[in-house]
Amino acid sequence: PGQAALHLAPLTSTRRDLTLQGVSMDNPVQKLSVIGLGYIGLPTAAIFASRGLEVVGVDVTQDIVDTVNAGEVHIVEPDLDIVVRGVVSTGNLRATMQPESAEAFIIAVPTPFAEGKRPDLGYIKDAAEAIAPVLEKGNLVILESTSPVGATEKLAGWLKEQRPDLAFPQDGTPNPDVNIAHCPERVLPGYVLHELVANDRIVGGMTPACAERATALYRVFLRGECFETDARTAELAKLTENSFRDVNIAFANELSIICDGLDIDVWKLIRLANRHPRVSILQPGPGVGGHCIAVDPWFIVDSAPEQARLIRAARDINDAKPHWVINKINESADRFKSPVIALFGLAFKADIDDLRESPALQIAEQVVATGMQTLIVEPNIEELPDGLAGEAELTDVARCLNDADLVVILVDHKEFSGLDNQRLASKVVIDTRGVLFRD
Ligand code: SAJ
Repeated sequence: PGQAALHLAPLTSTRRDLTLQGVSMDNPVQKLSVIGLGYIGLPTAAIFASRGLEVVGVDVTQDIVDTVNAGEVHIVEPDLDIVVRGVVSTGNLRATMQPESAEAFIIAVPTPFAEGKRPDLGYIKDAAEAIAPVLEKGNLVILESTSPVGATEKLAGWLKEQRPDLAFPQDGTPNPDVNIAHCPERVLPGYVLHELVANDRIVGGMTPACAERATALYRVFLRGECFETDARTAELAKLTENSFRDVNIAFANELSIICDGLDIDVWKLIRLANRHPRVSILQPGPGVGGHCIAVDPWFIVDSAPEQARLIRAARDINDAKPHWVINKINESADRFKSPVIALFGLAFKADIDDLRESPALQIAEQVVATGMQTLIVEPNIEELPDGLAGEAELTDVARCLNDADLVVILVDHKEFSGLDNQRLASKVVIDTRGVLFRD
C-alpha cells in the first residue's frame, strides 16, 4: 500500500476541489503536520496552508500554540503575520501541542550544538518520539532541520524503535510503510516568504521513492526547482552552503585585520579586487552571528575533525573578530579621560530585530562591563535586553552625534546610511561594517 495506494486513489470531490488550489495528483497529501512552529516551521506551515492543504502545526510551547491559533505570530518576519492570519481564519492552519495523524510530517525543530560544539539531536529525537504513536502506513516524514550527516538515518532509527510494526526505508523492503527524506531549509531571515517559494530545494530521500514523494509535496508551492539526491548528500549540502559563506566571510574578516595593520582601507581594497571577473569577496564585519552560519560548520568539523581544517580555521577567525573589535574600542577609549561611547546596532545583521548570537551584542556587553558611559542605537527594538538594561541607554542617532566621543558602527541598518560626516569628524569612529565608506 502506502505510496502506490495514494497515487492510485480515485479523485474524490474534495481532492478535485483541492487540485484547483494546488494539491494535484502528483501530491496526494491533503493533511500535513509541521512539527516545530519556529522561524522555519511556521512560515512553511503557513505557505502549505495557503495552498489549500489542511495543516496542523505542533509545538511544545503553549504560548506559541495559542498565538498561532489567535492568527498571530511570535516571530518578526515580513508579511508572515498577514499569511498566518489568513490561513488561520480559513481553518487551513491550526496549532496544537498534541501530535495527530496526518499523511505527511515535516520536522522543523532546532539543531543546536552542545558541549564541545557537538551536534545536539535531542529535539529531533523528541519530535520522532512525539509523532511515532500517530504514524500510519503510507506516511511521509521529512526532516527540514539543518542536520549533521547521518541524522536522517538516526531519525528513521528512532521511529523504528517506537514503531517496530511498520516497515521503514532502512529495512530494505521494496515498498516501506513510511517514506523518509531530508529537505534542508535554505531561506534567509528577513526574506523567508519569498525565498521559501523561489529557492531551489535539495531533496534527499532515504530511497529514490522517498525523494520523489517529498518533491511532489514541495511542488505544491515551490517555484524553484527540486534536485533529488540521497539523505546524507542533502545533509552535507546544507552544511556546505553555510560553511562556504563562513569561510568567505572569514577571508574578508582576516583581510580587514591585515589592512588595519598596513593602514589600508579594506572597503576600498575589496571593491577594487572585486573588479576582477572571477573575484567576489564578501564584507568584513564585527563577527558572524545568527544560529546557522556560526553553528553549522561545526557539524562538518565534528564529522571529519582531521580533514576539516579550513572550515575550522574560518570558524576560529570569525569567532575571534568580536574580541579584535573590543580591543580596538578599548585602545581608542584610552585616549579619553571619561569617554562616552555610542554603539550603532545590536542585531546580528542589518534590518532585523534578532539579537540572538549577535557579535554586536557580545561587544556591547563587554563595553558596558568596562563601566564606560554607553549609548546604544538599535532602531529595531523597544528596550535593551537583559545584561544591557540599566547599564546602557537606548537612544537615537542625534543624541549620539551630540554626546559621544567614540562612535562604533556594529550593524549596517538602513537607518545608519547617510550619517552626518561633519558631525562625526570630531569623534573617534570605528566602522566595522564599512557604512561610511558606502556613503
Ligand atoms: N556577514 C558578514 N559579511 C557578509 C555577509 C554576512 O559579516 O558579507 C555576517 C552577517 O552580518 C551575520 C552573519 O554573517 O552576522 C550571517 O548572516 P547571513 O546573511 O550570511 O546568513 P543567515 O545566518 O541570516 O542565513 C544563512 C543563509 N545561508 C547562506 O547564505 C549560505 C540562509 O540561506 C540559510 O537558510 C540560513 O543561514 C540557515 O537557516 O541555515
